[in-house]
Amino acid sequence: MTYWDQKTETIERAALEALQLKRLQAIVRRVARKVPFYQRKLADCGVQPRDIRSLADLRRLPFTTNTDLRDTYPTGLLAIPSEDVLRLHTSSGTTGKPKALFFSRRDVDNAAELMARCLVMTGVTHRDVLQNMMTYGLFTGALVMHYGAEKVGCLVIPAGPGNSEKQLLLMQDFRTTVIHVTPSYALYLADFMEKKGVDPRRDLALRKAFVGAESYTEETRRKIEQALGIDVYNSYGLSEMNGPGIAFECEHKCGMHIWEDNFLIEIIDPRTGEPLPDGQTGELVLTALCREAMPLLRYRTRDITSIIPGPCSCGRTHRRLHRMTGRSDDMLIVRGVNIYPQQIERVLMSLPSVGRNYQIVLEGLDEMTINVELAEAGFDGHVEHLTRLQSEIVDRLRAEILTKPKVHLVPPGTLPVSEGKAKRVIDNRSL
Ligand code: DLL
Repeated sequence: MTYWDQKTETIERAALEALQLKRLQAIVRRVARKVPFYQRKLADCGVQPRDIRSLADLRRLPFTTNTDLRDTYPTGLLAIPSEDVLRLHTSSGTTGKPKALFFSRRDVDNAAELMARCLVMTGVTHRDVLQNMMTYGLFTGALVMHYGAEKVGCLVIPAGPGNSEKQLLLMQDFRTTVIHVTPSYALYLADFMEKKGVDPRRDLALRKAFVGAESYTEETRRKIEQALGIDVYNSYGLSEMNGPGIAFECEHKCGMHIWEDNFLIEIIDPRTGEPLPDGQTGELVLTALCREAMPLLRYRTRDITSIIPGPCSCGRTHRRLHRMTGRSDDMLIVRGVNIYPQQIERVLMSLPSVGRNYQIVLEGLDEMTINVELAEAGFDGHVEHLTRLQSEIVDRLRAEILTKPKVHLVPPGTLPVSEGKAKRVIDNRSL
């Protein structure tokens, strides 16, 4: 087993908790001095920095929300002088003002350091060639991975997303061993290779993919692994907390270790805000213990997950997060039924005749149509022959989501592909 930072990654829980408390106290003192927004919030809760005497006192602190970030845009949460800011990223979300995320020099270095831990945890070494297919720019996805992989000493190819012809050429010419990619683009790339007659096992040197930035199911992981003949590791992160590299799977691929020396984790009931014990599913709340430019207290990620109880056989003592089952705000209510898009994905991706892309369209009063791309293999050019498959999909979906959707089968490669995060749900309802 190799580690990037063995001492920190395998730290005893008691020592870890002592370190967390020290860092929590320091961060609360700092925001109370430097950030008027937190001065007000702490005063509203009647909490002073000296009241934080144990980790349990975390719960006395106020939550920070998405709306707080937008309301204080652009610099209202900055905790260092603006001349000490080294980098700006933004996260656009779907509506309204963007969120501005600032990094100091220490934040940039630290994000790369955590990323390096993640890479080495999956067996990456300086001999690997990493083709980074995330979007370079205001999005954190590409740059944070880029600096982390350089720290490990990999050859990093800053390919960015899209232009699959070029991606393939780069993979062939430079013997790429690892790709960093969104699940939707990984599926698209697998299709593209199939069409081009490229067999990744025979023609490429690919071994691993780091897949994240959007939610996906175990079925999708398996589909990517089988199509490309590689290991897929789940990677979770959010721009408010560095970007990628905060929670990542180890070689055992059974949950994502989250770096608890840097982040305090809580799982709460999203409706009441009450904490839930390990093993129970709820909303992930994160407190950044080391972020300098813009530390956030108890940030409500809206991501739904649970903490996997028990130790991991890799020897790391940092707890693991279960694969995200969606976001509290991407739950759809269709004819009164609560549906997560992941439930639909799970059904579709488990069927071999279904291809790698789908789209959920909501229209009219409350009509749900699911456009499903067919797999290339076995498709004879006629969707109208496939009524049996169509009813099978409808039946399986009805059993999973408890409402009957319309299913529309479409030929392989005909649904739109996005270069960044996939847009799976189109909600045109008039309600
Ligand atoms: O997506 C950071 C990132 C880049 C993570 C590359 C992993 C790889 P944001 O654009 O701020 O940052 O979006 C963060 O994306 O709150 C989740 O809802 C979702 N998300 C990210 N990774 C995963 C994942 C980046 N592995 C938001 N599984 C988060 C499920 C994910 N959802």
